[in-house]
Amino acid sequence: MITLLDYGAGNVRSVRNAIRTLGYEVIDAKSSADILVADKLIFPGVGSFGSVMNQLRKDGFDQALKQRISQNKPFLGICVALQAFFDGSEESPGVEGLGIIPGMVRRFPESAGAVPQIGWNDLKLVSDCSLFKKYNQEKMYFVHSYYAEKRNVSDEWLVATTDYGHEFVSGICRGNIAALQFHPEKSGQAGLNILHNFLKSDEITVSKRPQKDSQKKTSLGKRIIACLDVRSNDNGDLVVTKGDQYDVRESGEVRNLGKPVELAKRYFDEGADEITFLNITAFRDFPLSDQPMLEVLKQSSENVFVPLTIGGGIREFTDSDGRYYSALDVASEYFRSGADKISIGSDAVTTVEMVLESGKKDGSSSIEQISHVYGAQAVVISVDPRRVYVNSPDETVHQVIETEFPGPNGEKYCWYQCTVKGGREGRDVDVIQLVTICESLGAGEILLNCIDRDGTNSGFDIELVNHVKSAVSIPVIASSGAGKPDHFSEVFLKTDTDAALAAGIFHRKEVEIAEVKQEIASHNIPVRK
Ligand code: 1PR
Repeated sequence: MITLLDYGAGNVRSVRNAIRTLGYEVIDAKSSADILVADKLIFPGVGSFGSVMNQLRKDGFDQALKQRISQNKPFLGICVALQAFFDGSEESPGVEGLGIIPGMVRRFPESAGAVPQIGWNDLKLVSDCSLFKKYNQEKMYFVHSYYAEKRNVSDEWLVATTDYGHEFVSGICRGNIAALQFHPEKSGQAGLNILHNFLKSDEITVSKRPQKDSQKKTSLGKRIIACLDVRSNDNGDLVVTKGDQYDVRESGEVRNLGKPVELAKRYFDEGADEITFLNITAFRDFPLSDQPMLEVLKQSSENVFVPLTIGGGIREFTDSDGRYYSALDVASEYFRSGADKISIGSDAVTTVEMVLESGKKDGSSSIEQISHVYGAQAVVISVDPRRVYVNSPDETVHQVIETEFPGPNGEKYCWYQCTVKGGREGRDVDVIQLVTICESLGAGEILLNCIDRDGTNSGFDIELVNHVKSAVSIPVIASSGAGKPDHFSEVFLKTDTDAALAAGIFHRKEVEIAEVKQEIASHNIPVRK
């Protein structure tokens, strides 16, 4: 029986599912007494440092945790739970941590790369710790903007480090008390093995050893993401579909490329680094009445142990009974159902239009609200841009690029117009306005689609990716147009994109994820195997 410290923020369902998959029962710690008497306690830290610490204090759980830790009773902390061991964090000035290890948790500088660090990085084990038994140098899934400094952590605690700009602390352990900066429950089978090592033995053992390759720098892998566009077909069945330039009908019928839960499992087994579900018609209906989509997420998170993103319909809504739901309410339901990240499309465009008009950011937008509670890393902005060609930059107020692919009348310039409602409606907002304002509001990642390339198999729009990547410091996922493995190496070699997403070629089994990864690795581009 494993006790989980779930204080109601974020996706704790994945940890629960991972523990159950490994054959153990889970109960919740509801009181300080539960924390003290539990045989084994897991604390999945989700959300910002401040919200985690404040929540712990509110219930008096901080004191119980400290007592448990001083009694050396088996404890595993995940992500922010590792950071909680320190005095405080730059993320939440003035909020005290547990103060078990001295020092402040710092923000990654921009020079480290895109912040947050999102994706698969390596571990440098500095001790022989039983948690890492059978660990075979696999990459683990990290998602964080703040890190614990190695210099603050004594040899007594340090078991693993990782590089991202700085060498930071990715694992600590003393006696039976351990904490990991990465998410074992999201790190595929390799992560489950680590979790299993904690669950199956009564104590954790650590012995120091000289580390041969501890000087070698670790690298964040480029992510390969499988995307499932989901909607109901004309018979009312929820299907994975795929459009050509967003048109998903063929001979009048919605294309049916499979069942969402089955396909997600297939992509997990085939080595996808993340899976994204987009509920592509959610702009029409209220998503919380769309129980099948929540069910897809719940079922997928039972057997898919890599990050899940869900998009479509994340916005405020008043139902027919006059009941109001904020975008945060909608997102919270998705997080509770197993989503690690939510993706906002149309509502992000509306928000940016309002900011451009009023010049104000008042904290009321869906992006601000969700980011404040769940952290920037949980908020993805899905952008659906389309090229608008012009003869000269003076013809528009929007930011243009000079393009190698001229328009139908030989126009040498274009800007990228943002659209809403699945490309049905173009708005007077360009992609740079959209991504920069969304970043400033607290978005943590950009999913950059491209209507012109979607479903064409002609490769990613390299010009678009460079245009956007140069404007933001958060990670960017290149999407739309992948037709063969070379297209992935091309986008990673010619741009600094952090991830590449594809749909059609994977659904139609034209290319396997393993082939894509082999191709990327053959160019010495870091990637999770
Ligand atoms: O606006 O917040 O409700 O979110 C709706 C979401 O649904 C948005 O993220 C939007 O991108 C998506 N969406 C809406 N309509 C469509 C459509 O296809 N008719 N799909 C749609 C977007 C783009 C990618 C696609 C890649 C790769 N699809 O998801 O998977 O382009 O495709 P490829 O590899 O086959 O070229 P809101």
